[in-house]
Amino acid sequence: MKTALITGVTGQDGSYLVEFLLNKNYKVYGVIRRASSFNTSRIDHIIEFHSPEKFDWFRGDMTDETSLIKILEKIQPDEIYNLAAQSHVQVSFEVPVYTFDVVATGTLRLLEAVKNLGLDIKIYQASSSEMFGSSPPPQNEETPFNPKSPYAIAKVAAYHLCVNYREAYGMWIANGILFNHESPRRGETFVTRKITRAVSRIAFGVQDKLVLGYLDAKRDWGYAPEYVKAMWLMLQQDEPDDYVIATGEAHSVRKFVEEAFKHIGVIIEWRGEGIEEKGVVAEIMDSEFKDSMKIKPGDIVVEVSKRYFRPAEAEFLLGDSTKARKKLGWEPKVKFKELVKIMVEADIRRTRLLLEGTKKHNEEWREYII
Ligand code: NDP
Ligand code: GDR
Repeated sequence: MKTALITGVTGQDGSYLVEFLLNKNYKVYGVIRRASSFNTSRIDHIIEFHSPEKFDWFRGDMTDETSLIKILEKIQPDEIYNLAAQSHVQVSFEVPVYTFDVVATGTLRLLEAVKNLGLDIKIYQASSSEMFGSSPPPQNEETPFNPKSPYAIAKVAAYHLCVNYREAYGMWIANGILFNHESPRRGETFVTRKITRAVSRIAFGVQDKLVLGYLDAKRDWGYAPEYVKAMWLMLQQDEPDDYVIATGEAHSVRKFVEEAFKHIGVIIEWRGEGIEEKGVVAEIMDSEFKDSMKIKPGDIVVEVSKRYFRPAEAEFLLGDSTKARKKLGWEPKVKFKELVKIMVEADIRRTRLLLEGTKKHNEEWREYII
């Protein structure tokens, strides 16, 4: 039985990767950092339904090398998937030093620990399409990096550290340069999930508008469960290498908004320019949500605010994953429209359950609620 260690196990990708590796009969360990509230909601079902012989976890932090050394000494895994990161690009402008410490120096701490302990481990490094920044699309493994944020610069540093440790010390390290990948488990502050969550709440009349930043950024959005398979495939190769993982299709944030709202029968007409831009409801089609929605034709459902603009932006990211398709046999199946559908439908289910649960809770606990 192979053993894998996942840093960032409580994140979107970490949770799908645990499921994937358990299905491949791995013994999986995760690193969970301390937070002031519960941060395991994405893996609670795994902890509940698998014994510690299949899935277990340790408290640790990428900013604390002693925790990483202790974990590695104890479990000596066959594979490490380094997914831990302060992964929000806009937040990286607000907390740049912390972002750099976790993403770049954190990766260095991990590499040093593996090297100094003399462990023979295959390492996956979560590199990012953000590293390409302003390089014109399509981007592949040969495209120069032109990072546009502290996050992206930290990922470039981590990438180069991995290549350097591979060349200098012969360590087995693969960089997966993954383009944006999304799912119903995506964090609520990333744009896709922010949109699909808002659409579901507007459908049930508990939110009346969505406030966004730059609408013309283009991204190559794929489906996260398919991307964790690519991570695993990279580590099953004889030689370590770097691979771009993407769908090869890019759309603007504006297009994502339009596509998502269509699912609840709302057609948006854009008015205004840039920061003044407003999305006006031009038409409400017949849909099961027609009566629950509080919005009506002419209402502004999307507003653009300076608050969500970044000091610098990666305008157009579109991946060319020919190498991964040829060498790994990896192929994405879920494309843009299906991805939007999966995410909107999941958020509608979740919002419906939450509302029903809140109603029931309030009925049952009426006398205790103040
Ligand atoms: P998430 O933000 O969902 O998850 C990040 C994970 O890192 C969480 O488990 C988080 O813990 C953990 N983490 C944050 N800070 C620390 C720390 N100091 N020490 C230990 N753990 C920490 O990211 P994704 O799952 O979306 O992405 C996984 C990786 O892939 C990240 O490195 C990201 O930068 C990279 N990536 C993601 C892409 C995407 O489109 N999703 C594309 C390309 C690269 P907690 O739950 O407590 O916050
Ligand atoms: P990104 O994802 O920065 O590509 O990084 P995000 O979803 O945050 O932004 C995508 C694009 O949408 C624009 N945008 C907004 N973004 C957010 N979050 N909120 C808004 O209100 C909003 N309005 C417009 C952004 O400006 C941007 O152009 C993600 C992360 O998962 C990284 O960790 C990962 O490395 C890259 O994808 C690949």
